[in-house]
Amino acid sequence: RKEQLKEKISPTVTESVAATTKKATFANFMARLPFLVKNEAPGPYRNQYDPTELEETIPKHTVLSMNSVTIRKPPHSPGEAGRPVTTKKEDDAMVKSMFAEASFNVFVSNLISVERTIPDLRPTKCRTNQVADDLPQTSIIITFCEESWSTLLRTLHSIINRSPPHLIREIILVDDFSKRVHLKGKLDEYIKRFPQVRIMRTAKREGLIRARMLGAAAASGTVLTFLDSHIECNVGWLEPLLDRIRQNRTNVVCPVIDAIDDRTFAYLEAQTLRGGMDWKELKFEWRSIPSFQALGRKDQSWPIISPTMAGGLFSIQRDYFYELGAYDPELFIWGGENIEISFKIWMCGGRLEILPCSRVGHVFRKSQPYIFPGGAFEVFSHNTRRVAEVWLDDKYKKIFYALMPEALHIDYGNITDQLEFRRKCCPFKWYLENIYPDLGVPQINLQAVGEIRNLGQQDVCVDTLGGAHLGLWPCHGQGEHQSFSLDKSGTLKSGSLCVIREVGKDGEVLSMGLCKKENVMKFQHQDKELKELGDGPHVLTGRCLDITFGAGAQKFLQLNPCNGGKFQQWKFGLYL
Ligand code: UD2
Ligand code: MN
Repeated sequence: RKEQLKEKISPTVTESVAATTKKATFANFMARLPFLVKNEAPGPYRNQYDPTELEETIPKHTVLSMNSVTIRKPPHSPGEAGRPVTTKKEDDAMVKSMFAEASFNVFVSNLISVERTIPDLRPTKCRTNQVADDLPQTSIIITFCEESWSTLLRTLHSIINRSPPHLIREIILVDDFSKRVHLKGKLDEYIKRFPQVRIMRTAKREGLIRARMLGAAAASGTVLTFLDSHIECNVGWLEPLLDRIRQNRTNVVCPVIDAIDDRTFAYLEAQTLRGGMDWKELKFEWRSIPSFQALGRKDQSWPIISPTMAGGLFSIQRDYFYELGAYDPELFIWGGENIEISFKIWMCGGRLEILPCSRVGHVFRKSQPYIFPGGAFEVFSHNTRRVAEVWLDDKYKKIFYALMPEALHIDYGNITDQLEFRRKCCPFKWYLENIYPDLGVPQINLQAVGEIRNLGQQDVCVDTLGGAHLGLWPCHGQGEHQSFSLDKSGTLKSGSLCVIREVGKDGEVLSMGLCKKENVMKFQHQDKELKELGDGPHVLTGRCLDITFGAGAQKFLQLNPCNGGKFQQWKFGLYL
């Protein structure tokens, strides 16, 4: 039977190995984590805490006339058991205007009890798994900016009702400079009923990363658990997280994040996935579990080793958080910190997992309802650029820039301290080979990207001039019309357009046009020159990109016979 089974399994194994990389078998994968504990099932087991029992014994907090937020008993109130809530046609206008407040359906959220029931979606085995009775206590840190009232309260009630009280040291709310009035006195008043909840307020908008660090600094639990402000903790969510950290203090653990629908507030089961990333924006993405890894799990309740985390929901031992240097404090507002901490955990000796027995619902939304001071793209690029500069080693950093040359023009500040910390950790190549062997490294067909600066004239760059002819302009370092890429075949592009040669009544001009084979220009970039390539491979015409001086201070970009002069020398922003 064993033989039969082997036969049954092996085709899948070979297939998955071929599909990912030769080295990527589970045994290999595990063997290459020398400093890490083996992937044991949670245990030893004592004192199982029965969440259903607790659900019944915990007194419900009665909320009186807190505006639209009400506590009603199931099954008669809307959204009970995590069911979707629909609204009447006549409420459409209200629904729409309230949606804009939070980028999710606030109208519907307000109809649902802050203590609604939700389906227990854990794999069956989780209900009988036990945890140790000496679990460490956790501080829970929730930062929020302009959060809506009912979702914030549902977050709190779900934590308190579905966690063993003795495991929660405190719940720290960090109000990140919200303007909305309900988040001021009314909230202070409301939380008086919860002795374990306190609130801190930032003196200016800090962004979620720094706000979390402020919360963490004030926390005294052995473990820190970070949560978003529009979530619902499911039954038994906390114990598996704490148990895994108890087994090894360098385990950093995330719950499975179920989805709360942004329109109907239905509580929806998430697939069992792990965290990945894309190269272009260094953004977190959900990815399926490769079969070489899936095979190593004994049952569905087993931890899932994850290359990255989504960011919002995780537990980490407090001292270990600081040993990892916490977050880079120069990451602003939103974004990048999830990839940063994921890299740090793996590359500096920790382990990152998703625990299927721990489930928390989160309202996933398509946009953010708050302002990004300085612009969303700028803030996000500033953050990801810091992460790339610190954690991606040379070759990999260049891949990121090749895919996102716009980021080259975003200021990312000083990273000396971060680089100093990073010296203790493994190279990015190690992470790729051992933790994320199936990510793959994109093949980049580019030689250089960024501005094209003239070396004979100070601060003169090639510029598309916004669509007319290709010309020259003072270098401004902002990208846009001065952002180019040169591929390995010699095609020079800006955005999706190519540099082309046109012959009109004023003679020959260079301009930007569709990348059609017959008019695209090709260059050989050699000895700082941009030499024109003729028809056929490697045929040089003898002309080079040059500055021609007209009457007065006028300068033109033209092709002239190559003469080795300074005005024919150019430097790209970044060579790949
Ligand atoms: C996802 C993560 C989030 C974070 C972010 C990337 C989940 C479920 N969420 O965000 O935790 O990793 O990706 O940075 O994995 N907030 C502030 N100050 C701000 C902005 C936001 O306190 O300036 C709060 C906000 O109220 C919320 C949390 O930070 O509680 C995350 O923000 P979000 O919910 O708008 O973003 P989300 O879920 O897309
Ligand atoms: Mn969120």
